Amino acid sequence: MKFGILLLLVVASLAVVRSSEDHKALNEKQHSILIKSLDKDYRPCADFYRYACYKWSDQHKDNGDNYTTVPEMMNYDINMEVIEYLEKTPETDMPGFVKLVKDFYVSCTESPEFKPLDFMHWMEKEEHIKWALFTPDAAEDFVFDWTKILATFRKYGFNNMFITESRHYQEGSHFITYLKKPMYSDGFNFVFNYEIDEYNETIPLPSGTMGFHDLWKYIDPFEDKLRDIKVEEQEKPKMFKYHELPYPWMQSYLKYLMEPEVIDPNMEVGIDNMAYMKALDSLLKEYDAKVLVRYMEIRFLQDADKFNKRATKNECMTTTKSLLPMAVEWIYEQMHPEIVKEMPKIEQMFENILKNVNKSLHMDVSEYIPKEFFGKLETMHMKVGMIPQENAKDLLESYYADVKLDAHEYYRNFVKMLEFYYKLEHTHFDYKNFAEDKGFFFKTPSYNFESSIRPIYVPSMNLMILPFGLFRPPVYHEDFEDIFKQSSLATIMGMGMFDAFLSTKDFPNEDVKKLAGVIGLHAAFEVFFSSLQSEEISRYLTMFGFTSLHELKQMFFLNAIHYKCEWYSGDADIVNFATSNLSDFTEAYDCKLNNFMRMF
Ligand SMILES: *[C@@H]1O[C@H](CO)[C@@H](O)[C@H](O)[C@H]1NC(C)=O
Ligand SMILES: *[C@@H]1O[C@H](CO)[C@@H](O)[C@H](O)[C@H]1NC(C)=O
Ligand SMILES: *[C@@H]1O[C@H](CO)[C@@H](O)[C@H](O)[C@H]1NC(C)=O
Ligand SMILES: CC(=O)N[C@H]1CO[C@H](CO)[C@@H](O)[C@@H]1O
Repeated sequence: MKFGILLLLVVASLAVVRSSEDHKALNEKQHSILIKSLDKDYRPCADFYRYACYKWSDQHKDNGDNYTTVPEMMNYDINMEVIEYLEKTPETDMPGFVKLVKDFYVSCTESPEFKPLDFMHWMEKEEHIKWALFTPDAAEDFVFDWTKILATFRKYGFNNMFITESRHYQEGSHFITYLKKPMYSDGFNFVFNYEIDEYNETIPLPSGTMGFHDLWKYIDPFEDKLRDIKVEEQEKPKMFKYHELPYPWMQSYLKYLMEPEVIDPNMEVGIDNMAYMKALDSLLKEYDAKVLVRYMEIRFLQDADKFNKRATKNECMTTTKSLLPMAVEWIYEQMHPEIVKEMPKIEQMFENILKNVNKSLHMDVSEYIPKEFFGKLETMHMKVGMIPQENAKDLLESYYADVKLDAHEYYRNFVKMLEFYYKLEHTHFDYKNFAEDKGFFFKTPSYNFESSIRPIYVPSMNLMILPFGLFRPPVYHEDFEDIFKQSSLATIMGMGMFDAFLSTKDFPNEDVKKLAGVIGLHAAFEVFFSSLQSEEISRYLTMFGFTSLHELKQMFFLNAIHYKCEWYSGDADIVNFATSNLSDFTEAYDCKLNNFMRMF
């Protein structure tokens, strides 16, 4: 009996020794990652970014094809973990939505390359699409009607051709439909001559149809005119009842889109820009419907490039994650229960940073900072993980309940997922039945191949979401010392808050990014060092073998920007701007301070 207790005590104290050794090793490793990334050919005062990051890529040469930035590396590591989970977990233990993840992923790794012609045939067979490109001009059983084609493609997420449609629910199931001028946020997606050559070579057209090169003669000038429609912004949308819509094509488009539902003639429709619609109407009238619909099909094929099968396991998992984000998030959380325990600490960190950023912005007396910034900060909130905290499994089961995928049909799966999101957007979703966290179900995550792990800002909710994947090294670890946790995560939060201010009227994004850099970094630094006790300082100095507080501060900055390290120095300007205009930094590195923002 006594011996038993003694043994237990010995085992228990061994465990303490063990874990404090692990703890030490983990933190030393983080420090050594920073040191190994340093390139002393650069001076920290002159070019801190290259000084801190230039050797990072040397450490990751072997993985050059898989990632080129720290956030991509984290994404890659997560993907590998999720793949292993899918391979090792028996299917009988998987909730339905995890099986969807597996089916989608497996179908991606097995599918053949994307070929437009095969895809067109597949769409004919499975989705009953009839292509105008394949239809002779003289065909009698085919309507060359661009509104019909647009409605067909809209169901697969295609929504930036001529007009952008969206639906917004008010109270209950009441909704308003909006027709808007497309944003072309990634630039106007021109059809290029070489693409026409490729289609001409790979897609044989029956006789009696219009050839690709004949079409090109129209497309080229048409796209210039379309892109060049220049109109004033309109204050607010002009509201119509469906039956009063000013152009017949608007009615026709919505009719096809909502089939088989019959439209209420009093359905409300908002038009964001009447001048644009007028210009569009007269441009489209100049063109033959046969040309327009074929042109739209070419644009759709171009867009369908995103269906393209990805070459590696990593890319397949990234695609899977882009289309089933919440399901993959759930899997990751299962593998990392330790993150949930850290939540109170992370929430506290967010509160502190928010207060500090707010304080800095309020120090501006020259009224340089736009008023809307302050309002947004007052109501901004943060959430760890993309899924609800309570009852997530059941909620996800019901969210994905209607999706059916097939482990051997990648293109089908892709199309089905896009349809799923379209339907979600166009159906009233009764959030009331769902738990507190209802807001975190994105109704329509727009499909976006995102190969980096980073904060997501959701404007409609003024919410910053930090995906679970962000809480892993080199950004975070439960056993990291606070100096690592704070420098890295708090800086990401502080800078991330400024995403809320991008596209503010009369305030250039360039300036938002500069502010984000300076103020975000300052907030993280001040929050940490202002409450750091002298015993803590001595403990850190001993732990890392430093002789001065200066060195500790230097490590803080190195770790704060480590997340931005990459092969191509993309963020060098923002980082260098921030450090060289920040007195906390210039003191830590004994540099001469630039005098922008003397207030810090
Ligand atoms: C990239 O990842 C794959 C596994 O997905 C691995 O086999 C390969 O060695 C990695 N490195 C490079 C350079 O692609
Ligand atoms: C287009 O393809 C046809 C065969 O389908 C070929 O005869 C013709 O030369 C091609 N035109 C161009 C300009 O490549
Ligand atoms: C921001 O600062 C103002 C002025 O000091 C203060 O009234 C407000 O409560 C602060 N808001 C937040 C979210 O900290
Ligand atoms: C106003 C000002 O002094 N801004 C400086 C901030 O830092 C950059 C260097 O990265 C300088 O070029 C700016 O002049």
